[in-house]
Amino acid sequence: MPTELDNYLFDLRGYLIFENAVDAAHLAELNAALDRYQDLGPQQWRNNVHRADNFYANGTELQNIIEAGEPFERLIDHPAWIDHMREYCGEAGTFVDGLFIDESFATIRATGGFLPMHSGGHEAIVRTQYRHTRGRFHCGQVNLLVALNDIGPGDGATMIIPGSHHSSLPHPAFAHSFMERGAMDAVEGAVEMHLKAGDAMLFVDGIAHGSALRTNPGERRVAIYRYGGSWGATRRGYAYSDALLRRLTPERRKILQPIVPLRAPND
Ligand SMILES: O=C(O)CCC(=O)C(=O)O
Repeated sequence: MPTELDNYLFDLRGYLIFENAVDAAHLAELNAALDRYQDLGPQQWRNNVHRADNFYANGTELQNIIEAGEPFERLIDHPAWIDHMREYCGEAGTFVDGLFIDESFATIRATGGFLPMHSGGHEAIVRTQYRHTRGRFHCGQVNLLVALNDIGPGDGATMIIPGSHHSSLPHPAFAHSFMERGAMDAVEGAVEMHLKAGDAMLFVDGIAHGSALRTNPGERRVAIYRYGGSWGATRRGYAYSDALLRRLTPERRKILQPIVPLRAPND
């Protein structure tokens, strides 16, 4: 369960870091599973995993990575963060109690790669909002990023403006369009999130975030799962395959399909 300090720091900063959340054996399995998809070309599919690069400089993006094998399924309700997710965005204790993963993807970022700053409290978007009211968290979307290799200076780390989920004003850097904004390195107030392989970072999507420019050789590998309330819909329209839903434990299935479609008999 989240501690009082976790809750305080999540409220204050908008993110938490869990060190050594994923053990070395699991990490090796995740990387091996990812290796099997690295040859996918743009817009190609395999086993319901889709290579769909989202922004020209971001890197290779493998959408619906949850379908890339059992090691990725184990992340759905990982004990290092699942109770935090239930409390922060699972509407725990209400009639819509429950989680839903609306997007899962892996990003492989090579030299020259980056993601411009986006989001922030000033947008006031309900889907990604930070909200704590009457003793409970009711965030719209909380992300979980697992570092699949070490992420340090020059590696194209995620950058965040701590506390910006509370901000009513846009950072002046938002005056430039997303495509013109460049990497986040020069954004005043933004900090790089350096992680060791196996560390996990939880952050509310309504915080201003993006990434630094990768200047080092090699690649940065992360998996990102976005959690929200049980009533959500997948962000980009990916449908979880019947094979995946069938083989999951009931607890995991409920997070990918909290509301089972109800059809008239013989339909
Ligand atoms: O790739 C990154 O480091 C940032 C990811 C991100 O911006 C997001 O999950 O919305």
